[in-house]
Amino acid sequence: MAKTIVITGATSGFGKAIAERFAKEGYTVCITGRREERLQALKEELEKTYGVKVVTLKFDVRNREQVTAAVASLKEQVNHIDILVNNAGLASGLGTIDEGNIDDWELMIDTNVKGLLYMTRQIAPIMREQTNGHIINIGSTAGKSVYKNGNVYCATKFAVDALTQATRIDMLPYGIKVTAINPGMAETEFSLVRFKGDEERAANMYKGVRPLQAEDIADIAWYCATLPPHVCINDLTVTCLTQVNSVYHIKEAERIVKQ
Ligand code: NDP
Ligand code: 8X3
Repeated sequence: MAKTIVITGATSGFGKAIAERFAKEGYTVCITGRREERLQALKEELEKTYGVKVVTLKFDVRNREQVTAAVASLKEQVNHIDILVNNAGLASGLGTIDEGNIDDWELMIDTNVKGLLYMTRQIAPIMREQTNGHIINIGSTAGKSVYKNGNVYCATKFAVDALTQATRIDMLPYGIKVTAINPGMAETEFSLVRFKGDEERAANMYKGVRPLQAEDIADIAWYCATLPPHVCINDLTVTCLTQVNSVYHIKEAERIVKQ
């Protein structure tokens, strides 16, 4: 029987690439997000290309009732959940703590922290009952070291780091793997969302660098998910070649290359 993966935020970026990667390998894929048309388009594409079962669930991870109802509906459609990828998330704005936009702060905290908690709270008992499963949380280099004006976004990703460690401890007796994947700068819709649709500012973020691509993260998720049963990656940080962490990065042109 095909294994099942549930991915939050599969309408774009990492989530979409992870859905494609696991569908290609024959998984039943449950894709979630708020943009219905994108969910439907991806479902059609994956079913047609890979002949796998695709379940779509349209909900907002910030809404507790919607999360509960979505997972209840999923339980009717699949009889086992092998992997949950808590990926849905965003940065909204950049600003100092004394002048930051409080609506942005609430949006990031509600999505990145509370949304991840709501999903985990619904799926973890299912995995506990199964006595197997794998929870993969998408953190960030921003959850390892803070950067200027990143305050609240960084705090949400530090929270993801703490919650991943805590979930690993809580799920330890049940044979459930828990992994944090912490990417550095990656070219998705992330910056477009952070800068509220300002395409030029978003594109500027990646000028002169060769950032990670969504497919790189999908390959890493596949690697983490396919290790032998006794092996669990707890914490994995990945950046492009020219980035060390949230603070230290250079442009491609600054890289010393032997002529
Ligand atoms: P994208 O903007 O491309 O994708 C974000 C996804 O999250 C979308 O599918 C979006 O779906 C979903 N999402 C956002 N808010 C909600 C919500 N309230 N309810 C349900 N789904 C939601 O960005 P990325 O792929 O880059 O981001 C994915 C994750 O990776 C995030 O957690 C981000 O913080 C993290 N990350 C990104 C990095 C980067 O540089 N790109 C680096 C490190 C971590 P929809 O709008 O349809 O709801
Ligand atoms: C996304 C990477 O550096 O923009 O988490 O915060 S960064």
